Amino acid sequence: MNGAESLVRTLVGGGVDVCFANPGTSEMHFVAALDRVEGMRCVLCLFEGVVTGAADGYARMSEQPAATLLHLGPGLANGLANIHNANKASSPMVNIVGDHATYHRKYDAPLTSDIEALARPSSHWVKTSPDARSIAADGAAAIAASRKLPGQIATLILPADTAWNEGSGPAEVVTTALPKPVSHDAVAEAAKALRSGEPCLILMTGRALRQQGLDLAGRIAAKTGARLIAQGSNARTQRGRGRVFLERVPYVVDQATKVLSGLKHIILVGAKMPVAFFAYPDKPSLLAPPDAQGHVLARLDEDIIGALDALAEEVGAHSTPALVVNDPPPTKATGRITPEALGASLGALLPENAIVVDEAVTTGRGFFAPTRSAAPHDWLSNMGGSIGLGMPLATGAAVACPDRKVITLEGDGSAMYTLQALWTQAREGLDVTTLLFSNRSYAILRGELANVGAGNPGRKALDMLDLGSPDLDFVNLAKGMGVPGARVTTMDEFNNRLAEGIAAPGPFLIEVAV
Ligand SMILES: Cc1ncc(C[n+]2csc(CCOP(=O)(O)OP(=O)(O)O)c2C)c(N)n1
Repeated sequence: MNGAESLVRTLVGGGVDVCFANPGTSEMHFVAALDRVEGMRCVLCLFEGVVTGAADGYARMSEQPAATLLHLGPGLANGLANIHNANKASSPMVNIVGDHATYHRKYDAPLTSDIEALARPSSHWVKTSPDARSIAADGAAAIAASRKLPGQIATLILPADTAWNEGSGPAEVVTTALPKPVSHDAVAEAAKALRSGEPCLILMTGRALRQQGLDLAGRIAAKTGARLIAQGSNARTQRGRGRVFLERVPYVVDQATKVLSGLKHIILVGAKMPVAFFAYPDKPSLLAPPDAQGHVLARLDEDIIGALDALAEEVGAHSTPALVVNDPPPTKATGRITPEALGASLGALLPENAIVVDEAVTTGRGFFAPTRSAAPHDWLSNMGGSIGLGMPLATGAAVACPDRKVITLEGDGSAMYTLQALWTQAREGLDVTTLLFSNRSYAILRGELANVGAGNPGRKALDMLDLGSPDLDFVNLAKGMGVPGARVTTMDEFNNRLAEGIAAPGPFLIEVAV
C-alpha cells in the first residue's frame, strides 16, 4: 500500500470521510487511492475558495473536520481567505496540500514555493510529511490537531514521493479530549456580578448559542435580570420559535456603543470583550463602556454548557423558565422589494429546520429581527470578514445535512468571489436555495467611505463601488452552471419563487432586484 492510500485509509478510519478537492499532478496518487478505499466522499470544487469554505460549512454542521485537497502553494493560497474565515469560526479542518517530490524541490520548478510559510498564519498545525512511511502517522496527528478544542486548522503537506512510495498502512487516530470544565472561581465571579445589582450583560458565542446553552442562559437571565446578547457574528446560532432570542452586537460602531452603554459587568461565555470590526477616526475600538468589567465564565475551548449549568445552579435559576419566542411568524410582505419586506417574507417562509447562511451584507442587516419567530432554524455567519464565503459555506452545510434545506442569503458583490460553488451544488444535487440580492453595488463600502472620513467621493472612487455596466445576469450565470433560477422584481414574485425553491429539492437561485 502506498503512502497516499495509507493516508486515505487513516482519514476514513479517523472519521474524516468527506474531502472537498481541487487536485493537480502532485495529488494524483491521492486521487487514485480514493477508488481503492471505501467510504470517502469526494466533492470536486472548481476553485480552492469553494473547497475551503465548503469544508468550513461541513464542519459547522457535522462537528467533524472535512479534508481538503489542494494543489501546492498556489492552490493553498487560493483557498486561504476561507481558511482564515474557518479559523475565526473555530472550525476543524484537515488540509492536504500536495507538493513536488522531495528530490525535485531543489530544482525550483514553476510550482515550487514555501508551502509551510503560506500555511502557517491560518493553521494551528503544519507539517510536511518527510516520507511515505510517515504519512499515515502524520495524517493521524493532523486529524487529532484539527479536533483539538474548540476546533483547529491542520495543514499536512504531501510531497508526491511521500504519496507514491511504499507506505505503512493506516495509522490510528487518538480520541479527542473532552472540553475542560471551568473553575469554580470563574462561576463564582460571574455569579457575584449577576448579584451585584449593577447592569450586567451575558455575552455569548460558540456552543452557548445552541439550544441547551440558550435555555440555560435564558433561565439565568430570567432569574437575575441580566441582559443576554450574542457576538456580532457567530459560527452557528440556533434560533426561531420556541427558542430564546438573542440580539447581536451591531456592526455599526455607534449602534454597538449604544446597545452596550451603561453596563458595569459583561460575563463572557466563549466571547471576547466586543471590538469594532474596523477602526474609524474618532470612534472607539472597544465597544463596551471603559468602566465595564469583563468576567470570563468560559473560553471557547472550555465546557461552555457545563459552565452555564454551574452558573444556573449557583444563582438558583434551574427552576426559572427561560423567556422563549412564541409570537407567530411574520406575514409575507407584498408590493415593492425592500430589505424590511424581504425580512418579513423570509421569516414567514423559512422552512422548519432550515440552515440559513448569511452573507447578505447590507440587504440582510435587518433580517435577524423578523426571523426571530420563524420556524426553528440554524443561522451561520461569516466569522472572519473575508467575503466570498456564503455560497461555499452553504455547499458544505448541505453536504453535511442532506435532509435539511439550506437558504443562502448572498450579496451580489460577495457572490462573485466564489460563484462556481453553484456548479458543485448542481453536480452534487445539493438542496440549496440561493437568494441573490442584486443591488449592483458594494453598498456597504459607500457608507464606509463616509465613516472613515475619506471626504466627498469623486467619479473614480464611486466607480470602485459600483457593480453595474455591465449588469451581472445571475439567472444566466446560474443556468450555465446547471442551477435553475429566476429574477424577481416584486415581493409577490419573491414569495412565489422562494416557496418554489423551498418546495423543490436541489439547488435554485433567485436573483432579487433590490
Ligand atoms: C476578501 C475580501 N475582499 C474585499 C472585502 C471588502 N468588502 C467588504 S463588503 C464588500 C462589498 C460587499 O458587496 P455585496 O456583497 O454586494 O453587499 P452590499 O454591500 O452591496 O450589501 C467588500 C468588497 C472583504 N471584506 N473581503
